[in-house]
Amino acid sequence: MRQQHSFSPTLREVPNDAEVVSHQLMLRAGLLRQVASGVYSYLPLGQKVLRKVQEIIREEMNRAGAEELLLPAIHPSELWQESGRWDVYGPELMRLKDRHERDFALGPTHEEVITSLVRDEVKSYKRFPLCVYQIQTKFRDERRPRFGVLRSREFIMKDAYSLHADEASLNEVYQKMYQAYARIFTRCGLNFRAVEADSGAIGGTDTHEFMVLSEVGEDTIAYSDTSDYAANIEKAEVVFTEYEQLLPAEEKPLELVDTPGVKTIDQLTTSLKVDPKQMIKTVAFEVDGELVVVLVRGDYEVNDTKVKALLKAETAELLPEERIVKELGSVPGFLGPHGLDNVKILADHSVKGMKGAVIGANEKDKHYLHAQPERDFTVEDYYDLRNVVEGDPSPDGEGRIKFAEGIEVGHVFKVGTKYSEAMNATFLDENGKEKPMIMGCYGIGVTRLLAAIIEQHHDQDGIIWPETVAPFDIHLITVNPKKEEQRELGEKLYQQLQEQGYDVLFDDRQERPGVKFKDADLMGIPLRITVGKQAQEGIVECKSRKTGDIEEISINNINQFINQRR
Ligand code: 9G3
Repeated sequence: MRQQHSFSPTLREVPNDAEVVSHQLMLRAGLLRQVASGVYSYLPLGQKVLRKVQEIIREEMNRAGAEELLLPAIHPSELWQESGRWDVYGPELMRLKDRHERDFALGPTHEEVITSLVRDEVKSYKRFPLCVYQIQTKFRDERRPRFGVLRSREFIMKDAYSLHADEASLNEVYQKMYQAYARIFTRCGLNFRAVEADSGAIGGTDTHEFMVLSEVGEDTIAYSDTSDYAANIEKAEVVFTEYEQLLPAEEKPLELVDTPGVKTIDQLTTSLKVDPKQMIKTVAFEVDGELVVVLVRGDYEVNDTKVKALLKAETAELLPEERIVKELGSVPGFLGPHGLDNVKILADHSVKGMKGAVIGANEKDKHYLHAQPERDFTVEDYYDLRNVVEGDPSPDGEGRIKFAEGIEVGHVFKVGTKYSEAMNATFLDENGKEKPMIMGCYGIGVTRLLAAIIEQHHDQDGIIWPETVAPFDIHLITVNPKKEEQRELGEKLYQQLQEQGYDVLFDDRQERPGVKFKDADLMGIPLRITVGKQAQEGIVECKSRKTGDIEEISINNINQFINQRR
């Protein structure tokens, strides 16, 4: 492709509204332009990488025995009503009406669609297992799209669904998908970890996320410093040990104290000179529509995913402040368990047996001292509801927990019968007995992969594409096309390299050399061939974008040189 005619507008300046490197470089290298918050156009360079990534995904999914199909992006609301998710999902589910005023959803995922499709077509156990996938645009109206395509509102996902007559078959396909994912991310040049993850409301048992290690990752991985245990912090279990009692032994009656304007744990620590370990944090949630209050020791955080999983709910949102006032009769920042009736109160193990704790008094500017469970408030029971912290014992009994940040690029689930039961997708087993199908589902964030690859492959001058996904094989540059010998050699090489099957981006522009080299560094094509002063002698300069090595090569040896570096 001649760069002169390529729609690849590069930017000299770092866009100030791009916070992470991958977003900055995708804009500066001309891969991407924003249309609206969380909505992007992929320019030719970006589309070329997308296609290469998708080809790798297709090869590995096909090798794993899955077959590609294509499902619709607009879903009739009836399907989401059958699964019960139409009313559970809030504004994140993008909805529209057609010309007949009928309700539709823009698909954020396709469990409902695939379940209804297979339900209509498959009746006998003999037809299983089925494993189909699509590479398709998804819509999720994120509250806060950020970090470019790492969290966008329209994105491309590869989503696969497997259907089975029994668990054993699901386990087999799950393993095949797991291995296919490992090959895909390896071929994309990524340093990744598979971690145990929360199966969320879609239920099921096993689920793993594939995380690309990066400090811009929004996910926190809790891993053992001595074993291979690794889990998303949303899931990482807390090994329950007796919590050391920091508190005074003797019991004292509740004491109401004035704490004007003291709302946070830190402010409380300062004003009351009390360690957070001597406080109880009270957090109110709406869990699938139901009010739930969760208690945790002051130095820990409530894990809303564990709350959701415990209550087998689809959603768990923090209760807005006005509802803390209206429905709990309390005051935001002063919420506490004493005197909170008509609401379910769950507690993390860390609260069990506390004595002399500080709690909110459900009145403005007031707290209680010396509170303790059972005497001053009743909890339904004690559960693992807090985030694990660094230094906690690893749940596998080996070593201590440490944290790393990761970008979730893949997620594999054993869903089970959640959708087939809700949508009556049954089959006849070998005894003619009607049973619900068993499902597995497997997602890869394709557009997110581009950003993850850049996060792991860049330097201060720009992107360094792994050869497997680079938009071109060779960046050919003629330093000064006005010099006939350079122009001629450049043209000759352009034709010759393309005839040899290389994908070449040819910079034959009437631009200053510095501009050409800066653009080439930004775009990150693995091999740069420069036609310059030694064109007369048939010598060109070959530079590896990855290592920076530069070699002067005669054009007679150019093919041998290129082949040997692969
Ligand atoms: C929704 C909305 C957002 C969602 C979902 C549904 C995430 C939803 C989980 C999954 C599970 C798997 C198949 C591919 C792999 C992931 N965000 N999830 O179900 F309505 Cl608005 O998508 N689906």
